[in-house]
Amino acid sequence: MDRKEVKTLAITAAKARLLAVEAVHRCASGHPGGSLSVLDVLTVLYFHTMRVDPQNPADPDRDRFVLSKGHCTPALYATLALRGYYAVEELELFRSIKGHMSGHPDMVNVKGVDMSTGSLGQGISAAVGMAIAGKLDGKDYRVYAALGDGEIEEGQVWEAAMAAAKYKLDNLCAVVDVNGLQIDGKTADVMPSEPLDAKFAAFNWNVIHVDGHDYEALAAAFDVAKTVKGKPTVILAKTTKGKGVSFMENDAGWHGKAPNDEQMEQARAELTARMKELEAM
Ligand SMILES: Cc1ncc(C[n+]2csc(CCOP(=O)(O)OP(=O)(O)O)c2C)c(N)n1
Ligand SMILES: [Mg+2]
Repeated sequence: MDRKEVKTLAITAAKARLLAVEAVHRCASGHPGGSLSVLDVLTVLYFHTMRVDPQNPADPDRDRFVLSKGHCTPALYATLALRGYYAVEELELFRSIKGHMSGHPDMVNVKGVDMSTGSLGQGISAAVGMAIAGKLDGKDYRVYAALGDGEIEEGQVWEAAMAAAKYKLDNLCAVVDVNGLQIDGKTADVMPSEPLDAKFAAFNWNVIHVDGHDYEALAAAFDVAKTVKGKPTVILAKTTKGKGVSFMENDAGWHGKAPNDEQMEQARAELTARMKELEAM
């Protein structure tokens, strides 16, 4: 990846962050913290790594993405809009009774969404099923799934992890958004899950550690995962919850809360300044 592409990805992610926070502010509900932490992962997947065509969202040969941490629709819907699946204006219907942009991913009504999720732990199981289907159908598509570090406290995640290893799903790549926080505090306090690398390795997964805000490192990790044969890969992406909006960073209070008008102005000012700074580089 050259410097120009890194810059383009960074600008795209900053735009998506602003759209995501604006969507939550507009309807006064939703999940900004985990949306901001996973946004660089989504940007690299949709703008660099994944084989997708917004003009043909149901292409049977496309790569699939499952947002297993389904509460982070602001990030997914903003990314899909910027990628061209639908107009950015559709985000105005986020969590509105008047529209189809539901608070959790809806594969029936929102273009580009590959799996409806929201009940934590279930998305990764669906991703395992999609990866098995790909093998059975002789397809070469890859399946990506993003999980939260609180989500992996769900037992179902580890049943899915066992099945993925049993079926040698080297076409499956999971990313854990390791932001250290879940709904009301530190994951280490709510339910300690570390060491995650040793746990996934014990479940016979290939494990990669990465800075979840480093575009080049993320792209390289996804590339390495493609070369691993006979087992699934998990990318443990170290991130900052609330990334990009100073007062939201590392604060579990911003897990599922909307900014007020004044806070929205500050968030807009910070993200706009970041975009201008990047454009000037
Ligand atoms: C089965 C289930 N239990 C509880 C919830 C409520 N819930 C929504 S988000 C969340 C915390 C998730 O934390 P994490 O996975 O770390 O998300 P992130 O930090 O990335 O936002 C909880 C408990 C849910 N959606 N599904
Ligand atoms: Mg978390």
